Amino acid sequence: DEVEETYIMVKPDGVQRGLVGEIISRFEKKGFKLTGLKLFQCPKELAEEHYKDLQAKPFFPKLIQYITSGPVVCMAWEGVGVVASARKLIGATNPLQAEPGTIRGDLAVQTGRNVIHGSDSPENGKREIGLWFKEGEVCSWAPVQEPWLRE
Ligand code: DAT
Ligand code: MG
Repeated sequence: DEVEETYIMVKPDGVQRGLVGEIISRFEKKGFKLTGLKLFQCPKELAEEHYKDLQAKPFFPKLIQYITSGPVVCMAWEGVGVVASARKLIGATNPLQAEPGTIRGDLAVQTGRNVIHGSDSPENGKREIGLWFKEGEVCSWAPVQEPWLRE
């Protein structure tokens, strides 16, 4: 079992709707380690780089408009299996298809306002944390709860 990093981001709708605390809380309670956190107004160029794999999609311009429409909350989380587990906590891309109990299943209704981003692979986790955080903004630390989370 490998320690991984994932990039999690509360999108502008989540910030506007006051869901930041609730969302951070779900990852904290699960037992993952927060290593980076900031409120940030994303420039267009960064949004385009982050979503570059979707450049050819018809919804790309609207997606960039949405992500840059207000501040986002950028987070880096660390843990064994954190990438896939975070995707499960987040739920399906379309919130109407997301299971109840997931963040999108509980808190959103439309793909274009789906509240949160999570990296889809450990490689993209590293890539996205590098994209959104500067040197020194990600902290390495040892939570005291560690021995109570894992044998
Ligand atoms: P996810 O965010 O679940 O990883 P993705 O990487 O396929 O999903 O797409 C990134 C975002 O783009 C997604 O959160 C919302 C938007 N998006 C994806 N598919 C869409 C579609 N068919 N119509 C409108 N927006 C879409
Ligand atoms: Mg994705």
